[in-house]
Amino acid sequence: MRYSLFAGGKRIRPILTIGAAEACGGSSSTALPLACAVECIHTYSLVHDDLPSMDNDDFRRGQPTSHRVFGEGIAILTGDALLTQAFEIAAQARRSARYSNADIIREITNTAGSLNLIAGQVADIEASSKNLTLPQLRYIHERKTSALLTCSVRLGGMSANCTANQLKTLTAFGNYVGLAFQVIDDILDVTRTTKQLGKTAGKDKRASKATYPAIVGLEKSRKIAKQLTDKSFAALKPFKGKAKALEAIARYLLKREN
Ligand code: GRG
Repeated sequence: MRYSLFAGGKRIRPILTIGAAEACGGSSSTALPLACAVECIHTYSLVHDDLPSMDNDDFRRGQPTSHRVFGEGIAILTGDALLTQAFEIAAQARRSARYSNADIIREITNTAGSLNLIAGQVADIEASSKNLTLPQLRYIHERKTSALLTCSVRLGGMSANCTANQLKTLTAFGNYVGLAFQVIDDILDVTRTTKQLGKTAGKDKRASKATYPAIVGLEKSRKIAKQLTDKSFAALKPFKGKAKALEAIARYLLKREN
C-alpha cells in the first residue's frame, strides 16, 4: 500500500478537494480526511488497472507496478485494502450541518461503485480493440476518470458545508475539468515519453485503444481539451473569484506534461 500510495503521484484529486473546500469558505484541515480518502481510491484504481487481467502495465508513478514487485495476489489485496482504507479515513471527517456522514459515504460509493468507476472500467474492457464513436468514448471517460475528479470537488464542498447551488457549481466544474483531464491524458500518451510520464507511453496506440487523438486527431483533441477547460472556468463564475485554487489547477492540467 505504501509502495504505490507514496510513489509520488500528482495528487490532483486531493488538491481539488481542498481547493473546492476553500472556494466554499472551508479549510484544508477539515477537508483533509476526504482529500486523503479520494487519493486512496485513486491509487487503488491504478493498482488494479495495471494488473495483467486489466490494462497490463509494468510501470506507474515512475516505478515498476505493484504486481511486478509483489506479485499479482498482493497487488489485488493492496487495491482492496486501499479502497477499504478510504472509508476508514473518510469516517474521520467532521460532519457539517448540511451533510451527514451517510451523505459522504453515498457520494463515495456512487463514484467508486458499479455506476461510475466500475462501469467505466467494464465498458473499457468490452471496448478493447473496437472502433468506438466519440459519445461511446466519452461514456467511458466520464465514468472511469471524470467521476472521481467530480467527486473530489463535491466532497471538498460538502466538508465546507456548501449550499446546494455551490454543490451544483462544483459538479459542473468537475465534469468539465474531469473530461478535459482524460482528453489531455490521451494526448500525452502519444506526445510524451515513458520517462516524462512515469508510466508507459504510446500504450493506447499499441493496444488499438479508442482515444480522442485516435478518433478526432491530435489537433482537434487539443482544441476540445481547451474548450472543456474554458467551460470549467466559466462554471466557476458564481464563486466570484473565490475559487482561485480551482482555476489554477484547471490551468495547470491543460499545460501539464505528465
Ligand atoms: C480494476 C476493479 C478495478 C477497479 C479500478 C476505475 C478503474 C477501475 C480504473 C481506472 C484507472 C485509470 C487508469 C483511470 C484513468 C484515469 C487516469 C488517467 C489516471 C491517472 O491519473 P493521474 O495522472 O495519476 O492523476 P497520478 O499518478 O499522478 O496520481
